[in-house]
Amino acid sequence: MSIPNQPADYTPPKVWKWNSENGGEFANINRPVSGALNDNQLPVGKHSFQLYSLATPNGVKITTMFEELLAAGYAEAEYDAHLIKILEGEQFSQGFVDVNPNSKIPILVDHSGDKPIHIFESGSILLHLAEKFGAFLPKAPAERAQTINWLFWQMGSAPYLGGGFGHFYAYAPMKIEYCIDRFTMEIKRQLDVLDKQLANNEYVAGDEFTIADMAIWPWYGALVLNQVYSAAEFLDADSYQNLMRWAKQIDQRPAVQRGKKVNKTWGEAHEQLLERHDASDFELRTQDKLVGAE
Ligand SMILES: N[C@@H](CCC(=O)N[C@@H](CS)C(=O)NCC(=O)O)C(=O)O
Repeated sequence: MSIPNQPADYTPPKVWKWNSENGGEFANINRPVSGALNDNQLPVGKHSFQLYSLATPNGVKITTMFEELLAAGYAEAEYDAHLIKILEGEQFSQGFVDVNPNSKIPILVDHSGDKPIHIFESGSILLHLAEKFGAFLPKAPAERAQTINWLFWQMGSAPYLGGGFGHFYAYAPMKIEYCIDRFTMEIKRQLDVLDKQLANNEYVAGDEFTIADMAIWPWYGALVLNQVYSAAEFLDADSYQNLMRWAKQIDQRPAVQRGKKVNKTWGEAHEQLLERHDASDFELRTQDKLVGAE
């Protein structure tokens, strides 16, 4: 069977060249090279933990962790969450690149010790905070290993969801059946993996709510609850009953509800807390309170 290329006259050249006008969503921030584009430095607030982020699923993992730590009584987990507008290229400032040469949110600077600690990659940030506070990471070796297994499972699996399925189903400038089929197959396999794991476990890594749940929920929980990509019906999300039970359970946690609002620049005004510098900001500084008051 011969199927035309897309576009039909396309064959890959001998050496690939950057076409910055490929028309896809995010084409304006994607580049084939790394590094800073300007000398801007990062702002620093008053707390020990300085987070630079946006409320994408990778960002929500960390704001959820901070809000869960605070809810659990770890008062030293107070944090400043600065907004990084990735569509405007703010991840390419010198200050950002000094912390994360990979120029992706979220990044954290921990000022609680003698010298600042730079942390990037959401899994690394979750582990750093879990170890620092001795929370949301079981101490018993078998349970700890399970938690870290599922944390790393998320880090390896979610790019197929975001960069693969989500990109071709929701963002690509045209619908390409081959790409959508390929990534839908893989995502449904991943949903089945989670569904089977959650058939016998209340939380992903066992009986305890851990950083594995915090990492997996913003992608896979939000997906089946139709909060990302509007793909729940397409993926027949209701058929993953155990996953759906867990997704709803996590979504109801007050700390998760707060975490989802931080550094959010879209959706309902009362769900958008552009920057979080104090616990009272959830009451006083969401966009519904600020717009009109100024
Ligand atoms: N594996 C990374 C992925 C981070 C990531 O992909 N961040 C995206 C937003 S969700 C980003 O900053 N994109 C900006 C860009 O690609 O320039 C993590 O988990 O921290």
